[in-house]
Amino acid sequence: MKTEIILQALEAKHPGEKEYLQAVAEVLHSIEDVYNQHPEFEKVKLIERLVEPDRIFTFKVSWVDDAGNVQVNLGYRVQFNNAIGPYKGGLRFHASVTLSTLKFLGFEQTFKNALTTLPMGGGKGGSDFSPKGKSNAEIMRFCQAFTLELWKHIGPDTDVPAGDIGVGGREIGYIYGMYKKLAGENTGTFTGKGLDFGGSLIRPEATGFGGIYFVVNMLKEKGLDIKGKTIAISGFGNVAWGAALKAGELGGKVVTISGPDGYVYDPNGISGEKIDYMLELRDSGEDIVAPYAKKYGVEFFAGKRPWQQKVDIALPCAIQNELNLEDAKTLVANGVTCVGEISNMGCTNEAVDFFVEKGILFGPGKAVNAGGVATSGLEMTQNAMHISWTSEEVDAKLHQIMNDIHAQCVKYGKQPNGYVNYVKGANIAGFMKVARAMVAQGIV
Ligand code: 2IT
Repeated sequence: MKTEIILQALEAKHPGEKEYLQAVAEVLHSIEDVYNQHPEFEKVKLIERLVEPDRIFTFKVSWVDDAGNVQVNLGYRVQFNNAIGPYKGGLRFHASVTLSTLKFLGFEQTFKNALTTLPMGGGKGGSDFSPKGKSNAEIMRFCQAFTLELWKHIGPDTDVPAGDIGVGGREIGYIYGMYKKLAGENTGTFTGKGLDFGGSLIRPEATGFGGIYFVVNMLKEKGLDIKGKTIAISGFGNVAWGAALKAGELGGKVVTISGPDGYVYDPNGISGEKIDYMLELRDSGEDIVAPYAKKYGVEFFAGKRPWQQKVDIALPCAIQNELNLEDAKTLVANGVTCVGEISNMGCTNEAVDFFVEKGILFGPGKAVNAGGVATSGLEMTQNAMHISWTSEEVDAKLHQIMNDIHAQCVKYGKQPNGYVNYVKGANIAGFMKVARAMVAQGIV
């Protein structure tokens, strides 16, 4: 594969799409060797076809705020790749959302979904709408206006959106309500729905729970246990909440959470009612974590990231590129054992390379956080069968899927010296499945 030539051509075609180019570069570099062993891939220009989304919808979202002012946002749905199943992936509502963000997320999602063992292709969507400080009525009107455009492009067997940053159960409820009115069908085109109307138990917890199941597997590879380990978590939303809950249940001690305003360090551990309080923080819509420090009398580090603390395990759970090379050096100097990206592309490529070079157990997002979308896949199955599984049933399936993803990473990522390069493992395992499916289906 002429990796650098392909990357340069892509950059010329999509200048300035930083996150998208970053995600593509990471994958291409790690699959290069394997790709070169498969001339049948090169013959059908597989990489050139794989790096471009199948199609992108962009639309204007006009809505009226509580003061009666007209607001205009941009909406998107990127249908990246459906070689192995319907497009599947979340919607992100955040001021930072650009087409580059959603293309990177859709690209990652394609491989992540392949890893889940379930038949789902990759997609992503969202808007630059910021839910921060918006009233409930404004959120509802925005979701309805957004759906007015989105609904035309999706369906239970074509494209199944879900939540991501800024889109949780409340938003999916409003979006789904409007979707049903427009589409006139009720087969579960979205996942992350409320339990009363087709949602799955454990879906809210799934990304965090799955992340911890994966981390436990990584530690086991080295004969280690999560029990008694100190853990730095970033973020305080749905993903951070699930991870904190499961880490605590298994005997780990979570000492940090963070927001855009800074991070809190709680040496006694974030457990019990403190974890429930994370949900309150989130529901406040303020997008800050400082009130935690005040409520529990612990230290707040304004404008700082939690990676400066000495911990055994670091789990980015917030947003892309939230841990850079400098942070990675600090963590390693402080003796970190394991880093698991529960956010999508939480670490910069330089940080990832550093962890791998230092032989740290490093789990990439597309493997570590795949439990969320995997449980969305289980929600789709329950909807299609018109049944609902118990928490225990869903959790057991999620756990099994995370174990399987870990095994795939080990299979493709174990180096001759015994070190498991999970980045390579996840990228190669995901790529091979998508590539085989594309080759089998011809040039389309
Ligand atoms: O990044 C992700 O995997 C998600 N936001 C969840 C996607 C989904 O379809 O459940």
